[in-house]
Amino acid sequence: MKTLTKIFMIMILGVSLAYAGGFEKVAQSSAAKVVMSSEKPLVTGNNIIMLSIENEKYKNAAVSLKFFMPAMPGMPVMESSADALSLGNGKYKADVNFAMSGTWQVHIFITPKTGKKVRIKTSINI
Ligand SMILES: [Cu+2]
Repeated sequence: MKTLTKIFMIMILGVSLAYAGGFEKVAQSSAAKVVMSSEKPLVTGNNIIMLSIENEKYKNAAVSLKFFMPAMPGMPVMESSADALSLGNGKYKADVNFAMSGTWQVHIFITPKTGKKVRIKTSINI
């Protein structure tokens, strides 16, 4: 019984460690809630970010991302963007490249088939 409990504890720990290894961030506005996630921690360079949008209205929309960093001493404004691929049912996938570590401001643009385009702001630390 004791061994079984130990094995169980190790399994739970393993699951929580695996989860902690990735990235997850919720971005929200009055219009929509977007859960951003990545299996791996975000790094400088290439990343795959998955987006999940719950609102029925935005389940098959055009989604794009804009990342920017304000000017820093000796460094100009940095900006990049990515179009997300719709996987259906509110799931989207984006290939994103971060030029450097630090805090990136993020704008998520959602353009539904009908209706207004919405923008959700958040930030990401790398
Ligand atoms: Cu910078």
